[in-house]
Parts: sequence; C-alpha cells; structure tokens
Amino acid sequence: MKLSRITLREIRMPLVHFFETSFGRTTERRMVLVEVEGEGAAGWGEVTAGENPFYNEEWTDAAWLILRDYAGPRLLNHNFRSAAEVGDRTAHIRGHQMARAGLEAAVWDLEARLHKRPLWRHVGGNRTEIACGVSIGIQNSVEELLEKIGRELEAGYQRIKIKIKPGWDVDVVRAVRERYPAIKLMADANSAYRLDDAPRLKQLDEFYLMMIEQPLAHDDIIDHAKLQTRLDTPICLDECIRNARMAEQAIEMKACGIINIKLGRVGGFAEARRVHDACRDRAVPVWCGGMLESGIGRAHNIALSTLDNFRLPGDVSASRRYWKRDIITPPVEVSPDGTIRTTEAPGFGYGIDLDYIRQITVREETLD
Ligand code: OSB
Ligand code: MG
Repeated sequence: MKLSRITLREIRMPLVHFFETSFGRTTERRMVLVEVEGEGAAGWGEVTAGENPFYNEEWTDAAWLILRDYAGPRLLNHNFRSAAEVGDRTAHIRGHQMARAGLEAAVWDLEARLHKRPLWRHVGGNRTEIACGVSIGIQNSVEELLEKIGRELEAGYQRIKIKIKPGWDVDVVRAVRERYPAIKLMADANSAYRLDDAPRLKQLDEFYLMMIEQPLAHDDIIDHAKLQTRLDTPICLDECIRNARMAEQAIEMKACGIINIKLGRVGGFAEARRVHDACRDRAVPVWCGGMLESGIGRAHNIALSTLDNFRLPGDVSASRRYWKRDIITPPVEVSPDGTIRTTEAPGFGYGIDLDYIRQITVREETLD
C-alpha cells in the first residue's frame, strides 16, 4: 500500500455547551482532519490535540507542523505492507502522538476500505455494541451539574464522569451522591492535585466512586503508586499512559487499577492495541477516553471500543452532545439503553459531509 496524497484541513466547530476541566474551559474546537489517498481509495483521521498545550504538550498548530513537515513526508510514496507499520515509520518523532495518530488512523481507515471491511473488524474488534458513559465538565453551579446529570441519565447513559479540581470536589461529589445514590459515578481531576492532597482525595472514598482518574501530575506514575496505597478507590490513569511500556510499568507498580485508552494520546491504533493487550494480560480493564472529537474521531473511538478488554463504559457519546451539526452522516447516535451499535459499512462506518467540512475549513494543504 502506497499513499499518493495527504490533505490536511483545519476545521473550527463551536461546542453546543462549553466544556470545563481543571486546566481550562473550551468553547470552540479547532481540529486537524487528515485525508490520505492511495490505491484508488481515501481514508480519514482526526487529530485530537486541544487548542492549547494544557491537557498534554500538544496543540492544534503544533500538530499541523508535525504532520506537514515531519510525519506526512515520511509516509508519502513509501511502501507499506499494512497500516500496522505506519506508526513505526514516524516513531523517530519524539512525542506528538496525537498528530501522528491522526495520520495513522486515516491509513487504517483507508486499508479497511481497500479490504471492504468495517474498521472495527479490521482493528480486531468483536463487539457489535459498545457501552456509553458521559464526561460532564465543571459547571457554573452544583444545581446545574445535578440537572445535567439527570438529563444524561434519562437519555440512557450507563455511567457519569464528573470533572473535579481543588474547590470543586468533595462537596460536589457528595451532592451528586445524595441525589443519585445508585449510579455508576467517577471523577476526573486532569492532574490538578499533588501527593500532599492525599487526605482530601481520601475523603472521596466515602462515595464509592468506580475510579478516580488522573489525580496527580501528568508525567508522574510513581506518586500515583504512592497515592493508590492510601486510597480504596481505584485510580485510573489517563495522561500518564503514552504507550504500552508505560502501561506495563504503571500496572507493575500498582499505580492504577484501570486504564483509559485514548487513540490520540498513545499514537494510534497499533499502540492502542498494544496497551489494550498489555492490560488484558494483566487483568486490568480499560475504557475508551474522548477528546471532544468530531464525528471522524468519534467513529474511530467506536471502532477501538469493540476490542474485548474495553470492559467499562467509555466517554464515547452522541454527536448531539457536542455539535449542532456533525461532519459525518448520520451523526453518532446512542440508544435508550446507552449503547452505540456498529455497522458492517466499510471503513469507519459513517459518511463524510464534505460540503459542510469545506464550509468550516480555515486552512488546507496538500502533500503529494
Ligand atoms: O481527561 O478525559 C479527559 C476532554 C478534553 C480533555 C481531556 C479529557 C476530556 C474529557 C471529555 O473528559 C471526553 C469527551 O466527552 O470527549
Ligand atoms: Mg481524563
């Protein structure tokens, strides 16, 4: 398989509601779409980096340059036996997993289409239905948060994740638990705490959360291991896990009981599968994280979530929670029992709304 052309497009999409985490508020997404062409077909991927280097060190503008000047030229006109080799071809680039993953995922989509196979089967998945949860950002008031949770539960979502930070934590979780004592509930701190905050985090044990996600520094597995010995609530690592080796080390150190896999954060499908397999072999469940993706990234997350160790509901939810109009047709929809069904359509499984993509494209560049 050879790629003859790679097209980068930056699109801008306003969110239906702002999304706030411990590191800031997002109101509009700027994402890079990657279209790869070769062997008479096209595949699509999405870069999941944020607008600013606050979740990790990547951001939209850096991803553009990495793809244009480093990753793209390495792939063009190179002969690949399979999409599984694409990641290796850009592995000399330090970091920038999300930029590299956008390109890698596009090649997987292309390859699945060439085989006339749905992407989820092509990456080795076997579920025909995935379990959906929602991630709910920090709100302007606790009352608004409680209302929002109520609406998502009515829509059928199987678990609720709320964002926490110092000053929006123990009291907020207590209020949620008082209103909803029986729901599957978890909290994500996005690295807002230090090990010194262990007594405060320990107070969360009272609320029998499924897990607490990434409480400590984005690059510190050791402190998470120390924290885990003091908490009954399982720690789930997100930011810390950038590849399978780090997953193995974190599990060996007992730094977490659960891992969130994000396609972008680990550099694409090949590495995501290695993280998945490492966790499965060590009896650690995983779930699929989200990065406020457009329909393309969302569809790739659905495909990834069909692998068998994705045993917990993920942050993959309906398009309408994020976008007035999505760039795929039909939009991603969630059933009243909180699941998304896969289809047998080739590739990532949805149509591309190219007219709409053109309307919201702010820059485009073709490598050939
Ligand atoms: O930590 O999982 C996270 C969004 C942006 C950056 C980081 C995270 C998130 C989410 C949203 O939690 C998940 C989603 O709904 O896409
Ligand atoms: Mg997270």
